Amino acid sequence: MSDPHTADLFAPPAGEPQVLAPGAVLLPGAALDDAPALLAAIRDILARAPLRQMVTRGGFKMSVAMSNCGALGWISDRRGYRYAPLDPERDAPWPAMPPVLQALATTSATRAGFAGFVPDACLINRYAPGARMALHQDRDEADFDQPIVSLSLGLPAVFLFGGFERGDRPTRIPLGHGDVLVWGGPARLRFHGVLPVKDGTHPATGACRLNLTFRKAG
Ligand code: MD3
Ligand code: FE
Repeated sequence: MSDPHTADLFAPPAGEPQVLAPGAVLLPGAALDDAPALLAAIRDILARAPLRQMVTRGGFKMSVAMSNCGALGWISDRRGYRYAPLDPERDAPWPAMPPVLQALATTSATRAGFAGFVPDACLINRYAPGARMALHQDRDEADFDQPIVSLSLGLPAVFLFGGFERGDRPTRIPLGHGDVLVWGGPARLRFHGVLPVKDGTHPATGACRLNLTFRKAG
């Protein structure tokens, strides 16, 4: 196996899974090999369902620009947060979830111990430099027994991994291009967020970070 000609045929994609906390598994670089195909699929989705900065229930424009693919998409407006089958900007269904995205989510969930995960929603978050996400819980999905798979592409970011109460001091986890995180079981309702993304450019995405979250929302 140390023969350089054969070693990579048997190696897992990039790093070994790292258990951050019960139910929270980091798969370092798990999406590196597929990144070009994933980015091509994302570009196609965004050409049909453009990124937009949604408004919170409180009326503030989010710094992160968002879109979705899959049967359901996460939306926010003055009425609150929810999943919807139609893109409100276009009054049309969200683009279907491309097989390359669905497969990454299902394979990653299986590697993290959540076999049989079939997402029906994929939220696409684009962070320009300075964009951030405040500490929150993901509570808009129907079944908290279903995990969430997240994929990071492009510029690095510091992910805040909190506890079960808003005031719990979060751990800082650096995330880079191609990293995949799976959150399920006891980690599913932990508070989490993202520090402001630093200025920079990445060869794969230019001056932004992309994060995709795959969920079984309905
Ligand atoms: C931990 N997105 O879209 S993904 C979100 O990087 C969101 O764009 C962040 O939080 C981003 O809701 C973080 C990682 C993530 C997603 C869901 C979680 C971490 C989680 C649910 C429970 C615990
Ligand atoms: Fe979240």
